[in-house]
Amino acid sequence: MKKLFACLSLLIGSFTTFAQNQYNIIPLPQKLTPQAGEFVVGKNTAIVSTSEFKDVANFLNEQLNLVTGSSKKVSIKEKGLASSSIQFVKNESLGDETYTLKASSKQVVIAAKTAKGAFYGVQTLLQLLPTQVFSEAKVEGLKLSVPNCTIEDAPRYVYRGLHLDVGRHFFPVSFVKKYIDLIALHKFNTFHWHLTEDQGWRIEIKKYPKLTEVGSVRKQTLVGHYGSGKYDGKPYGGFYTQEEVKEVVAYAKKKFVTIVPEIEMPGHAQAALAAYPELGCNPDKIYEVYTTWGVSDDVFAPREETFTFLENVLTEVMDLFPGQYIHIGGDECPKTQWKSSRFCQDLMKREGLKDEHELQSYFIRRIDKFITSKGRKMIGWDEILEGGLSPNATVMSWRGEEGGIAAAKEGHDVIMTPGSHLYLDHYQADPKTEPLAIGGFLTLEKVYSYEPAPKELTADQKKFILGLQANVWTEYMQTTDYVEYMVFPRACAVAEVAWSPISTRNYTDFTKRLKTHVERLGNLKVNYAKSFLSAK
Ligand code: TNX
Repeated sequence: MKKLFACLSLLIGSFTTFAQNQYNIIPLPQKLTPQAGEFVVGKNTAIVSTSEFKDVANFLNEQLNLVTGSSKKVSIKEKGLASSSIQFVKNESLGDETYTLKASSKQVVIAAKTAKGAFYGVQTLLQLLPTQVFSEAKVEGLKLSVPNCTIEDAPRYVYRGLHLDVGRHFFPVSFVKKYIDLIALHKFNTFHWHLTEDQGWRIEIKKYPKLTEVGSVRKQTLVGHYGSGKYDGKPYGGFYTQEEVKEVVAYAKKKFVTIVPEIEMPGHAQAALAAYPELGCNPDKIYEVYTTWGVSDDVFAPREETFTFLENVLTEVMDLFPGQYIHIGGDECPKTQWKSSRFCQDLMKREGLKDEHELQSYFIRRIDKFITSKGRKMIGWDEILEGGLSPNATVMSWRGEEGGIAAAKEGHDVIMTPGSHLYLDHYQADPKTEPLAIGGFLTLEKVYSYEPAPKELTADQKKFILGLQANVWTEYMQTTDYVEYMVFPRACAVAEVAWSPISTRNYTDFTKRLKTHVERLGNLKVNYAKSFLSAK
């Protein structure tokens, strides 16, 4: 009898271990209670949804149909069926990005207040299924089992972003969509699309066609490091038409991803000046789209014509992007040309500005006023603190956390994106064995250790930290494969820092789950970096 009991508990024990191994979700849900048993999606399983969550239910259904080769349809009903079903139900008492998921042997029930919450429930459900569910074609003999559990989940931060610089290198719409899928998979809710640079203007503006005719093409590209690289001697270009932008915005909406478009000013403007030299400090100069990396001295002059131009550009941008934030750059604006410009010096005198930093602040304040008057919010890199922050600005803190801390103390909203922890253009492993990168050294473990709420802030001030974002600058990333290599799996760590409660943060546990998670990325044909698998 004793022996039988021991045998039985061994069996139950190993079953539980088996089941727990299936809960390899990234980002880790707030609360997950494993239960014995499993739900299996079979031929007779119905997907049932309220009409409000129908699109989300369809999104799940389409993926399941793809891997099973079935042609099942979602049924719209307020209440589920008695037999096997996956149900989507409304729960008014939950938060906007919150969901609960209950998997038991007969049913999986996802409850949410909003479609966005239900969508996050689906992302979790997909991660409870075998990793082959992420395949792009039918998988023969796939058993779609879900280990039983109860999940209550909600994000830690309201802003969870991933950025992509398409100025230094251009990436096609198909890749941007894949990037958005990966953003959604990790429960990020924001895609920061860095659309203009010294090295290329990448968005069609109807009123100023030369921005793309001239500004999107550079004569050649520096391959290798600034200072030691070589020019390839080949023209390089690319831009998104407004139709393409609309397509991407609509695509992102379906994945509950908001796009923050960025139009750089007053610096990082050389490509715009190549198209419209009259907006520069030296209108007689022949500007070219920048062919090297680094920061160009060619910046917008704070003339009335420039403000008119930028307001017209931003008007078209705001028509295309419905999100509340409009990013105006503001970073790395060398003041050399303003210092030697008669016009700038006169303007400073007239406006009572004591130095060029105050002139930068004057520039940004005017733009802030315009964006605010259109009912949107201006966001900028932390240099917009220079010479005094404009009243409605949200700050992206990239040169460490100092800018973010100062802004939060002044009562401004902040997104943390410090280079030390969230710059995915830095090396992730020994540079000797890695492809060329800009420099820096940022391991997966260091990303995972990031804490976005600085000790210097009081509890009330910490409320201004809306969240965090990882940045992907592409000077050295010429291909989409290389972008994927630099971004994954480090973005998985960023996602967990942004979403999961700090109390559950555990790097060993994360890397254990990550081993399963990269199988998903593999099925999605993501060229993730494998170095973390051999790291101790
Ligand atoms: C700084 S971060 C920049 C980018 C570069 C990046 C390289 C920021 C606002 N500006 O223009 O690409 O460093 O790491």
